[in-house]
Amino acid sequence: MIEPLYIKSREGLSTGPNIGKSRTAVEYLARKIGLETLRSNFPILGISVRGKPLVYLDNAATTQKPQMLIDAVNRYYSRENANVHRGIHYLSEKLTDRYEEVRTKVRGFIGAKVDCEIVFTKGTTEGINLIASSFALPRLKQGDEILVTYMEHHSNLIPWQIVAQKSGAKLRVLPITDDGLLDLSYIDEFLSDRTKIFAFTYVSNVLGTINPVRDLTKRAHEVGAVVIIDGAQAIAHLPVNVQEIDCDFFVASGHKMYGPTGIGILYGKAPILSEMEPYQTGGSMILNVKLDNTIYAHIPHKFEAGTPNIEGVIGLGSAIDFLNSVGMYNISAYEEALVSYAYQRLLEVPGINIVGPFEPRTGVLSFTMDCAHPHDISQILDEEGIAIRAGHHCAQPLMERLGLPATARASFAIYNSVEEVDLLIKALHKVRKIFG
Ligand code: C6P
Repeated sequence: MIEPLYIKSREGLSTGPNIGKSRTAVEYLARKIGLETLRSNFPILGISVRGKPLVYLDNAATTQKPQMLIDAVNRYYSRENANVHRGIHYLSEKLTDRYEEVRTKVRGFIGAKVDCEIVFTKGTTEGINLIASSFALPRLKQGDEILVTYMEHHSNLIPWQIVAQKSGAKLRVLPITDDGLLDLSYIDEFLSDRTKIFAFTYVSNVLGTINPVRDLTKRAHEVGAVVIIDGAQAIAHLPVNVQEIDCDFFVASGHKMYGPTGIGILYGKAPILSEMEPYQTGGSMILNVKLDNTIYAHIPHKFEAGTPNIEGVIGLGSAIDFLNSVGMYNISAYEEALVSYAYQRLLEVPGINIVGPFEPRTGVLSFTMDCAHPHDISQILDEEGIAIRAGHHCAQPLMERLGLPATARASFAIYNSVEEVDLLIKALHKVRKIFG
């Protein structure tokens, strides 16, 4: 049993004796997950940037890729390449089996009931657009309401603005508290029998806030709303079980879970997916085509028109193997300890303001400094080989709500170490020296 790492209040977070304890705990968990070996599986972590060893803290934008994925994609192009769901030759049949095996792997990984509930997309953005076009648009009408929250990424806002404009439905936005939590005191006001869709993020890409997805889903279902969860920032950091959450849709991106870019996951409950119109049409999504009529394929293939991103699917399979080899509970425990250490160490830097709650949170740590613009912070850190993101993080309405033009954001993944947090803090002191 690991001792509690920190005092659970903002006031209690000081640079007191807890720091030492929490560092020891991170180091203990690092040994448990075999951090050194794990890091050696990511070749890019061994490179130097501007003459300094790379410290990659931009994992919310995209994660780095393990060697097993690079090898699998290499092998696919070297020895296995064909098209899927088309040929009746050896390569095509073998590859089709592998492609479908990855679907099964994804189903297991997110706890879906059946494989046909998993649709491969380009990523989170495409997943939400698919749901907006094929599910929401044909069903919504004037008088209906779509509910999103103030902490949504543009990907989970703009598609709903368009659905609202085209259907006459009203788009409503659930407020957040000053601490960066959803303000649930408004939930009864915003969720009603007019609410047809409640689309919200599992984890905020700016605040790091983990939303109470199960409770929100339950509340939404009580008024008959369909629940769409943006899982982009959760999928690689928390164990996800869509059946336990009971959401109707769940979307995520491969590249944020150690997988390739251009591949994503859309989960939808089978009866709902079956009733939906296709998103795109063409090859592969049909059972029978006549000149004047087409019978569509069953789910999930109805939603996978054209030659898919086979390389992406193969890589995604390896990424899930990697995540399973570490274990999602180990990942969330390690990252929780690491981010709590990072949070406390950040508070040591004079003039720093951390945006978002102390808990419940993941390893997305946004902050501002009174002496420097986030872009300047990012630039000084870059000179030290430290990659973070600075800007509005594709969440402009949230930034407006926070009264900030931008934040600096360090975001953590399973391969980050306590030493990298220390380097971040050292570099922030340098920012202070230059601009302070
Ligand atoms: N956020 C970030 O740096 P795509 O681009 O489709 O893979 O993911 C879009 C997306 C949707 N929802 C959330 C919560 C996200 O964080 C993102 C991507 C990146 O924060 C790039 S803007």
